[in-house]
Amino acid sequence: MRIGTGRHRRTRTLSIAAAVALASGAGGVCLGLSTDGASAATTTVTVSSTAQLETAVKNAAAGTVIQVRAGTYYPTTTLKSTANGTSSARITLQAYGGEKVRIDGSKLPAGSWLAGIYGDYWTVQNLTFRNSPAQGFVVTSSVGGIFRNLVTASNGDSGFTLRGDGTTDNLVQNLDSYLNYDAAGHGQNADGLAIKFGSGTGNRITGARLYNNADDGVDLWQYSSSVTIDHTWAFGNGRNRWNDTAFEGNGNGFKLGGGGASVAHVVNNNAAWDNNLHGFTENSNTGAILLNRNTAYSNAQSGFYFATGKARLARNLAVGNKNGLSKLGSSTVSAANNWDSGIVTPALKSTDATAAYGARQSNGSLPATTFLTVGSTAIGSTMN
Ligand SMILES: [Ca+2]
Ligand SMILES: [Ca+2]
Repeated sequence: MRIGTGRHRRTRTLSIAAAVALASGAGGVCLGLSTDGASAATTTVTVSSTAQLETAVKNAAAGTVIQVRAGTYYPTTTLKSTANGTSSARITLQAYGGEKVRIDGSKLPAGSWLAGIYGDYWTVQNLTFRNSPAQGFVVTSSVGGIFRNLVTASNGDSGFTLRGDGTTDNLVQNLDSYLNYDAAGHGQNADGLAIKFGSGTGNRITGARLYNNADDGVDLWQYSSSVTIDHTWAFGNGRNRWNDTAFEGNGNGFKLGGGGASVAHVVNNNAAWDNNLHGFTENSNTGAILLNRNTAYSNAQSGFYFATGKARLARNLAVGNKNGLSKLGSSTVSAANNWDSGIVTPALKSTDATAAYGARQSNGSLPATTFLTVGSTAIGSTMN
């Protein structure tokens, strides 16, 4: 059995009996020993103060499990780590049990991110990151990350960010990201989810709600590898909710490119409504973006705006968008969408979004709702 290195080197000398005794003792630290005899040991650290949290993140190594007790934590420096886990000895940062944990950036210096992960094989789950003076949660050039059931809200720039080259095989599941707003930029930058300025394949976003942000719901600006986004809702973005007299937020639901990247993102079974610009747009990405079974409803511009690239749209539904259902260029492929000839627009079962804003299900998945559903397997988002 291999035992962790670094500050946990002393554990090499512990017998299993001693480790079990430690695990049941005081001090908030226990050693969990794997039972298969082959993979690395884990070291569990339970924290209940900001200082303990800062130290635990700083010292995290492969196999570390940081459990955060209920409460609100106010870091005074960015929670940052460059440590790598491995596929069999991940680094985990999570709420203890089902406890409610808020990590609040309101005591950070101006311009600081609240959290910055630069390593591989992290699992971060069941935590809220809010009130950062800048970005809420930033993942840079990481491999194999799992970011699940997180909330990034009311930060001073984008809520959740994936960035950098070598960003590979990360899963962002059930993210709620809302009311992020960059005051210094008058709202021109703060997106709910930013996957920008980088590359790397295998990244998937699923089950997210990205709403009421100053700029866009999703923004894939200058990300040059294919990203998969499904079962995600973007709504209410780009409105001036901050009484900013020089407001510059844009407010696309799904902004699927820009800055010269030409890449075939995969965007299936999502919904965008009440955004200040388009529901879904290539934003100058000329790649063959694939969009199937998405719904755009009541956005202030087009439901689907793909004027210059080679996007392939099928079985999408656009209803009530103020500047038309779609605007498609000559290189776009469009079939079986409700704007295509011969396709009947089905009736929406509900246009009341209340349930969509409500509490998630106990496992973190999207709330059950009939909002924007059409009861059809042929067209539109299934809204789940
Ligand atoms: Ca913008
Ligand atoms: Ca943006």
